[in-house]
Amino acid sequence: MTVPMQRKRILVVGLSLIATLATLLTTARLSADKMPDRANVHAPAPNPAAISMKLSSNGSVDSTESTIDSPDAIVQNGFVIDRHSIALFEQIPDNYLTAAREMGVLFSDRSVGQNVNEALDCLTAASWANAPASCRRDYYDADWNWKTFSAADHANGLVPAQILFDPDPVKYNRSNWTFEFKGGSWSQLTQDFIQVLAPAYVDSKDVLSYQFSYLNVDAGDDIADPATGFFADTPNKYDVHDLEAYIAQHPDKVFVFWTSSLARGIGTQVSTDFNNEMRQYAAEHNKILFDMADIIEHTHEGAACYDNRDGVEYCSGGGNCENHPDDGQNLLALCQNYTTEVDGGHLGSVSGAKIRVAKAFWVMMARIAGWDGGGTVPPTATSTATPTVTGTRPADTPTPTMTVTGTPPTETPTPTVTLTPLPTSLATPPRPTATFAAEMYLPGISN
Ligand SMILES: [Ca+2]
Ligand SMILES: [Ca+2]
Ligand SMILES: [Ca+2]
Repeated sequence: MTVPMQRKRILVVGLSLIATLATLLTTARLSADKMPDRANVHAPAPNPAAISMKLSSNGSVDSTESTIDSPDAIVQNGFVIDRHSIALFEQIPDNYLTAAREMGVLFSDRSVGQNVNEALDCLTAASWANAPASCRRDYYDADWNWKTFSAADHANGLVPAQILFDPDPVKYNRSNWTFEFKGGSWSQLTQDFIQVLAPAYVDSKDVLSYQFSYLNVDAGDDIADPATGFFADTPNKYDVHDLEAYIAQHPDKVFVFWTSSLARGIGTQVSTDFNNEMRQYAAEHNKILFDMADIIEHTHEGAACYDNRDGVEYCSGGGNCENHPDDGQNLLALCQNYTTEVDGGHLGSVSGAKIRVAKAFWVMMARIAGWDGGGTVPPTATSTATPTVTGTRPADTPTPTMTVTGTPPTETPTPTVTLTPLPTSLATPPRPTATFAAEMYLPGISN
């Protein structure tokens, strides 16, 4: 939103406020004993994003506590999107879907971000069965066999809940939301965001963000180091303080913070520490936090998942296996339920995590557009997960008639990225070509 747009929006908020109050008075006179339903509450606002009504737990307007929040207030107070937010996806009122898809978004990450980008497209299909196969895959037994679920499975209610969605090419049109692939160290990514990526989009987008990938939170990385990491204020690194200086120059834009992506092998103490530090920073500084780690380190049923160094063998459908010895530590990691990779962290070939993340992304955007979340505040995630058996199996949906269709597809093609020494590569437009050195010493783990 440009500054003029901001002024215009404030005017619209004022007009909307008057219109809404008038409607509420009318509603109260005409049906004092009848609870207005949620859709009616939002109907009068000429700018759907401009008004947010506080709803009581039964969905009615609480006349004693009704307040009107501008989207600015919701954004400035910050909020957390995590695994508890996913269920809100189906509850987003249409007017906030409209407002969300009209906002311009830039988000950036390595290839896991590309998985999320594809999942946002899953939601734009004409129907669930018409969505690409990469949106409809999941495990179907305790031996980690997986398949593409079919229209017949859908009709018969056999599709696992985590890959169920009700797509709509209009409602979930995300053509204003742009993904940019970027790779590098955490300091390089931060420098690039401040100097290249955000400046390229800041005039055309409303919401801007970048995410650190699991390659930034591997064992030995200093990202979580209190003295030299992302949250330290150091002259020789591009850290959160440099990022905040950029953000402060653009008060009319929304900047979202993210926890990291995770892999089966990452799960490290560094990833655990960094994500907890990010959660603490976001809470203390009223940030909007997209806690993707929380979403992907818990099963659909809510069980915590840990690293694959657990003495439990996993073999993918393609025959790749890992059987790392138990290292005696349970470190939160990407659930095996969400990837067919043995050590890596791509949200494929099975679709559960990326669908969950895409739904949460929409909830975040509706909140940024001013939605109060339906009057219910999801509990904040905690990182102290209840210990459970590692290698948690997905909920089986066993049916004797299920058959695996086709041959296992290959993993999502992984673009490679250039990181030639700074500042040369950062001065060039995005779309690098060579391979990031970190991948060289992560056997079995590719980006
Ligand atoms: Ca610095
Ligand atoms: Ca294992
Ligand atoms: Ca372990």
